[in-house]
Amino acid sequence: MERTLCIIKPDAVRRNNVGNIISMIQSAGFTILGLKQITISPKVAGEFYAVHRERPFYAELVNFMSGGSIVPIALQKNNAVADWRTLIGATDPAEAEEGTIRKLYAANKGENAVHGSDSIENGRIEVAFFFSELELIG
Ligand code: FUP
Repeated sequence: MERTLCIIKPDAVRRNNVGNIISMIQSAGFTILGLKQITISPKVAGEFYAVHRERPFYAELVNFMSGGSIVPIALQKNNAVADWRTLIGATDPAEAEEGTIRKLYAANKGENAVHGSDSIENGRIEVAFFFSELELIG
């Protein structure tokens, strides 16, 4: 079955939206394979977003993601990657559909409440970035 990575980002953790977002995850039928609350260093945040290294927003993104607690959640479901991206909505909350997580809880394009993997391959890679197999339910 397909896996994808959710990260509840520092803005949503700070605004106490963790419970609301987990509730939406469960209502949508995802299985939570693993979940934890952690803080990451700028080095680790930079590694996670290495694909964006050359983009103008990279430094700000690394600073934001390492500047508060995050909640990585390993999700499983049929069609998990696409279904999770539908549920989170567009990167910019101003362009996100009504009822999506980013429309409901994100402030702007940079601080946009949640992460979602963008391909099946990246879903597996990103889950493995934050979780060992021992930390995931079988
Ligand atoms: P998404 O897959 O929707 O999370 O979006 P991207 O992979 O394009 O971007 C990853 C993160 O970079 C976003 F969640 C926030 C940040 N970003 C910006 O800050 N500004 C931008 O113009 C685009 C992305």
